[in-house]
Amino acid sequence: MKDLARRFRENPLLKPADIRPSVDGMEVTCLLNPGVFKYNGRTWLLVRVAERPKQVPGRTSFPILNADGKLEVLEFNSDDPRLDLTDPRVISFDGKDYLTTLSHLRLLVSNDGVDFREPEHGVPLMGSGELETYGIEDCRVAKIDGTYCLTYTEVSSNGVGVGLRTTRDWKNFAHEGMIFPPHNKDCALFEEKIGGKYYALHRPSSPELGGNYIWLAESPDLIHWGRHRCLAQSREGYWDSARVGAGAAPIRTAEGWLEIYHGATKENRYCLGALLLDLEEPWRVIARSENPIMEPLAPYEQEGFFGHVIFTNGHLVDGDNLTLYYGAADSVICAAQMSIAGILASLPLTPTVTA
Ligand code: MAN
Repeated sequence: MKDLARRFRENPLLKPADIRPSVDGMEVTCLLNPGVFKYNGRTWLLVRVAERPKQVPGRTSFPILNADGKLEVLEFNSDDPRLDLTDPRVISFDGKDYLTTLSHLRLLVSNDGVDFREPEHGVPLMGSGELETYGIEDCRVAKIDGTYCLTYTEVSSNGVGVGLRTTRDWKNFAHEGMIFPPHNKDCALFEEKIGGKYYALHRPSSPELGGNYIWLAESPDLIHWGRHRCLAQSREGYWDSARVGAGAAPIRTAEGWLEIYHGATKENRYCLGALLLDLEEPWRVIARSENPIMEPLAPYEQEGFFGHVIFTNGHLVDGDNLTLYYGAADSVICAAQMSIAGILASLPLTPTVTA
């Protein structure tokens, strides 16, 4: 076991108390899993802000949006036998699942990559329409030909899928709709075409037969996706035995596309590892981490809303230096640096278990 991360000594960089709620009466419960990008020379985070109404003893309440984007609060007696509160992230009532919090995306900006503030006149990105009534989450930002492409999780009673919005100026957004239908999430776009095609990593779930695996798809236009192939399954007995999912855009290196991904056990311990994919034929897995390259070791990664979680979907590359921004314990935003050469050197020379 070797954790390769140099954590920022300023961690956590952001916590719920640093962010004002989107509307009065709500409280920010957690900050999670930011997308990251450079724009006008500064570093920006697109943070997932999870909110719920202030909780009253004996009652359990949570927000949803209606299809017109209006906020509604559902409220129950906490001792109602039809209520299942065993997972802090999900509420089950009479067999129907909801989320305990409603997430939207908030822009934050920094001159030094450490001290992040909300920009003046910053407008939050909210869920909209009938596929986002339980919110939007975990946005990846890929810059393709000068356009920022936002791939994020859309959650509603229809299921969990991947949405795409695009922008060039962070003021005007085109809503391209759902590009991967339920159940799917963790979609990372490659930032350049390969052989004339766009490529995406994505994570469909097939729990009855199969599992939570990383897949690859190709597209002529970023909207229509096909030629799906399974790249990486979860591995029994490993740190990524229950689920795996892509992080941010794959990084081009001389040895192949380097993808930082998350893996979890069935106890929900989330670590990071790496996949190396062939540059020309990205469906060919060259190598995969045997052990995590980063695992929840710091106190702020072990304790929180949902402890023992490191989850990244945003990074910056500067030569050999990779700066990962990540959600820790589903509560706070942190950052760490790694050497790309160091990650590559940690990978086994021969391919390991792949699909
Ligand atoms: C899922 C997603 C993430 C979250 C992890 C850990 O993979 O909902 O947003 O961080 O679980 O709870």
